[in-house]
Amino acid sequence: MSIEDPQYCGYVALVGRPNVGKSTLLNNLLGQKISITSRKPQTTRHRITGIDTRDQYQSIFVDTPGIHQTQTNAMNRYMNRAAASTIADVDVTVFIVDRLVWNEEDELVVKSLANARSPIILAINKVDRIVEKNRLLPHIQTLATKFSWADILPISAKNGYNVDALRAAINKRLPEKPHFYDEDQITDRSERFMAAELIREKLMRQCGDELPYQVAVEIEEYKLVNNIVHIHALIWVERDGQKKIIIGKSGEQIKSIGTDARKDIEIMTDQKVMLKLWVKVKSSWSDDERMLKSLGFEE
Ligand SMILES: Nc1nc2c(ncn2[C@@H]2O[C@H](COP(=O)(O)OP(=O)(O)OP(=O)(O)O)[C@@H](O)[C@H]2O)c(=O)[nH]1
Ligand SMILES: [Mg+2]
Repeated sequence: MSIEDPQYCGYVALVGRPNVGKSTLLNNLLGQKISITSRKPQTTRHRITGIDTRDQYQSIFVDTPGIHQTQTNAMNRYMNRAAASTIADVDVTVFIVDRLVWNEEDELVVKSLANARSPIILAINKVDRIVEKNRLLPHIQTLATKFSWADILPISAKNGYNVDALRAAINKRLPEKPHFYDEDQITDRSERFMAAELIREKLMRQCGDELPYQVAVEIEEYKLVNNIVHIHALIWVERDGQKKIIIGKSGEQIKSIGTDARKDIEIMTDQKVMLKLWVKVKSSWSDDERMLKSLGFEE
């Protein structure tokens, strides 16, 4: 690349209802795990930035919490706001849907796109799991009538199918601007934040459907001593029963969560990690504005 080559740079929102594969797509676009994923809806709670710089192009991707209908507590309302305010600010939006499904929650997202000033690309995700492939084309034709999409692309965020085509469709629409971040920067989130997220991912994945969404992770201590990262983390739940599930029979469950999280944090930091976890109960923390603030739920 020579100094005279123009540079293109912009913000790209990844939006959609819960569980359609937004975070999986972010990780695939970056070739690195930045955002946590799980089988359960409402895994992502905060805006997560992932920066992808290739030659002249820099996309600043913003993964968002899934937009959902039920806003039962302050945390849910925060999540919807985080997604909606992102849509208003970006240069390109990728709206993600799941295979051949189109439901009320997808409609809700489309409504929130109405005020967007950016072009909107529709990505039909998880096509690797569509059994009746011949239904895809008519489905695309139906979706084409729902909005004036800039592009429609069937993709698989999991196996990478058409992800490069999506990247090309995005690059084409980035404004001509100097790059905002250094080319080796991949996120604007701290290691401390990412460590808390990785612990929460293991909780979401391992505790299956028994564990409700009212679980949060707070890092109490994060320090490097003699080339070892020492982390103390608190796991907040709302009821004693939830604490029991996380700890498991003779502490086996929490041990396994800790082991899995430690391995991922070691990969992320490229350091040896000592991780200590505690579970604490505080009723209705997810509806407590003060508590949410201290856990980083702030705009
Ligand atoms: N088969 C298949 N599964 C996928 C694909 N993309 C995502 N998934 C799976 O779908 C589930 C949800 O993925 P996430 O990336 O966490 O979805 P999300 O949209 O970020 O969800 P929220 O953060 O909860 O809104 C996970 O189990 C993923 O492995 C895909 O292209 N194919
Ligand atoms: Mg997500």
